Amino acid sequence: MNLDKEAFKQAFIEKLQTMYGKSIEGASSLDRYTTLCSVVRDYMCKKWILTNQQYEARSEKQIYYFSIEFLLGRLLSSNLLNLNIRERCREALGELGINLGELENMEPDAGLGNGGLGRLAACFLDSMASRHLPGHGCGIRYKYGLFEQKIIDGHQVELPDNWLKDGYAWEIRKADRSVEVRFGGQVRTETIKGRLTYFHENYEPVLAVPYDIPIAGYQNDTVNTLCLWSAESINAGSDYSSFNRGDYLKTVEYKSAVESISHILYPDDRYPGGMVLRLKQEYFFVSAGLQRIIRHYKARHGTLSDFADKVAIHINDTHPALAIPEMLRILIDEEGMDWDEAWEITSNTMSYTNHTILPEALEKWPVDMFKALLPRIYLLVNEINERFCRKLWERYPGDWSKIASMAIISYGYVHMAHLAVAGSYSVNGVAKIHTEILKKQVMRHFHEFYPRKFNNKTNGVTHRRWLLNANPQLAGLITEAIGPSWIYHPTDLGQLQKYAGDSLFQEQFAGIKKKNKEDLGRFIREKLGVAVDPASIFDVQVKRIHAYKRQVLNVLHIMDLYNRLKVNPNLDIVPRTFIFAGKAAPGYIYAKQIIKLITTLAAVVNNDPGIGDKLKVVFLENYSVSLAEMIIPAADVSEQISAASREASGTGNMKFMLNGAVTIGTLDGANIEMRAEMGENNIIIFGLTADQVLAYYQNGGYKSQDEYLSNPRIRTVVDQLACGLSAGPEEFKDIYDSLLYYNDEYFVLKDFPAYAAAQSKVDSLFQRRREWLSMAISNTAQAGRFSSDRTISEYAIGIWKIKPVIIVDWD
Ligand code: DL6
Repeated sequence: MNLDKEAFKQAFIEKLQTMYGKSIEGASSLDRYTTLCSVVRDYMCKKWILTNQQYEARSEKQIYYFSIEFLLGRLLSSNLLNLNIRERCREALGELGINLGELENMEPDAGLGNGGLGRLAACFLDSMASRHLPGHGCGIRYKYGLFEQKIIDGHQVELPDNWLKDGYAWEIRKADRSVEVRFGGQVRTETIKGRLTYFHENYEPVLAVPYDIPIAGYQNDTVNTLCLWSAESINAGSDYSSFNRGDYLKTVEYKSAVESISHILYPDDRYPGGMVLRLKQEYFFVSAGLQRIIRHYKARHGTLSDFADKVAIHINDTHPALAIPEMLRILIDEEGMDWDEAWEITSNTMSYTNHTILPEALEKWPVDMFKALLPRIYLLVNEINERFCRKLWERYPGDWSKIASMAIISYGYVHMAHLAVAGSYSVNGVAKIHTEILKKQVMRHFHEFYPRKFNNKTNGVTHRRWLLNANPQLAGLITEAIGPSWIYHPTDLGQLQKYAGDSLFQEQFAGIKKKNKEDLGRFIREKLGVAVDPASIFDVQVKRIHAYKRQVLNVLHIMDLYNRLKVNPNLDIVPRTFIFAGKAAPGYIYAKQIIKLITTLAAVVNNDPGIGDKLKVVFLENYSVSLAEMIIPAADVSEQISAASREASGTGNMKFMLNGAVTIGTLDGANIEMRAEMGENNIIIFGLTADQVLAYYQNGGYKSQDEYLSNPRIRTVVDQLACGLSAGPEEFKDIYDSLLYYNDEYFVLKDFPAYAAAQSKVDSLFQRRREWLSMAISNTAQAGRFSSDRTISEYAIGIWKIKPVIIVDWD
């Protein structure tokens, strides 16, 4: 389809007429937005069909990335960019009297994720398509995304995120590809022709309906697929007998119980093990996804014997780990394979990424619950476990405690990480240090048993969304300086290094940062009524609110700065604007107290006339992908201050680096590799190392009260916390207790002096303007390695063994 400006205008006008029966003048903004998406989707569809046809024709191996979260954000602008029709669209709409930017801002964020894990999955989709890789996503079409956060009276209040209320322009419902997923019931066995055969009976059937979303690669004609599954009751209310009996309420109850499977995204990694709905979600989408893939494969190839050579399935954290027993079920129960063949195919198809070492986030399910919900899957997991334990016994005869610590089923629980490791051919961590901690500590027995399975794949972010799209002026300046090759080969950003000390380039770079800061400043003023000075340092910590991420360390330092300014109003500091954003899980009281602490401190500081413009503190509500796209390009300083060893990788750190913010951070996650790329003079590192933290966890020896007693600055801020600032004495009790009575699990007080010193260093470096700009430019220049294009190529070559397929569009 040729989409030049005139053709676009024509298509837009016709679509508006056929979809809404309206003219441009009579159409609402929503009508116009939906019409635009629909025109763009039509344009993608031809390439989408072509891509699928060419994948089939060439019979190359394909990868399916199974993830319970895909944090997509908005798609309109990135689709326009990737399809290379943005300028044409802008001009055409302009001639019709419509502003493209306004329509782009109407798109709701698809917030189908909590944070890092889901956003990584979205970056991977973009990179797979942009690298010509035949790679697709499989997940859940949650009716409600992550809750909408409102700040009321300084507290977080959660509202449902009804992101589908006006429909979703990018999806296509494929009802004819629906499959049935079965829960509950019993398993009956019978020996048929000498073979033990399993029959799952009296189960509750649920219809899984796929909604496909096209994922366009960057200007390359590839359009891959993200398939999100929605739960529906079978036969529009299924239990027709109750309906016929006039039991209308029962029918409605049944229908809504079934549909609840895909209603909500759990807003936390740390849900209690008894959440049966979560387990249902996990099985629901892996069963549906696998049935679709296997059914399609069999229809094309007639046999499944080469399946693992043609299909790779990736398990993004343990949530999709039931793909392992589900695939065995399909191969054994439906395809009649014996165990050995089914196991061979399954374990050569599955690969697994671990994203966290926090013990509370390692999934386990009570056996009784698991068995009742998934009786046949339980039998299969049991069999996997018995065979696995037998192998362990051969290797470690008599070592019961080791075997129990590695078993898939033990102490009344099914351990999902153990299942994922045993059933996959590859296990990877997401940054070098994280993989080392997995190998040496958290999964050391598994690493000893399967040394060759373990490998590292350091995370990355798509530089197209996070620089080209989010910071178009900086992208333009870079292209002017070094040409456009960096868009395809992000390590070419390294050519910018020679401009780091160039005063003309520095001023252009600084001018763009200033403009981005002014834009963000206007937004802050509109949202919060707080005037911030774009000449101040924009110091940003935006991410989920969590104890290990240590927003509290940042806050205590601001309190200390404020105290010092009160004592000495002439203290020589560069004015600072501290910007926070992030959601706390609704049940995570401690994290919610942190939000209240930030907003309380903001009220005190921002309204103190003695402080004036020297300090400002803001908390922007409802952090999302699109808000991040506005904040990150405006940041001078990026706060990456987790307790070392706790942040598996981080990806926000990479987005800030790409946009020329200087990191103040600990030697944790990918910060370590960022430092190696940019050199230690371009990042400000402080605090305990991971080895020191892990040694304290193992051997003890840390007493937070000693830090409190020996350091008057710490004592003052902790005492102020106890008084609750202006919010009342009990308000921050959990935070206070965590620091002093529960011995400060994340070493906030221990790291405080080093952090305060590092912050002073930020201050003096910022005043040495040319040095600072050189650091900032070096950050951008060395960020290429952290593109998800690099990460995804490493997965493709090192794990999935898939090759690029160049899509040819002859038109
Ligand atoms: O790998 C993506 C992302 C990492 O960058 C973060 O460091 C890590 O905290 C995050 N993990 C999760 C928790 N997942 N679970 N379970 O989001 O993954």
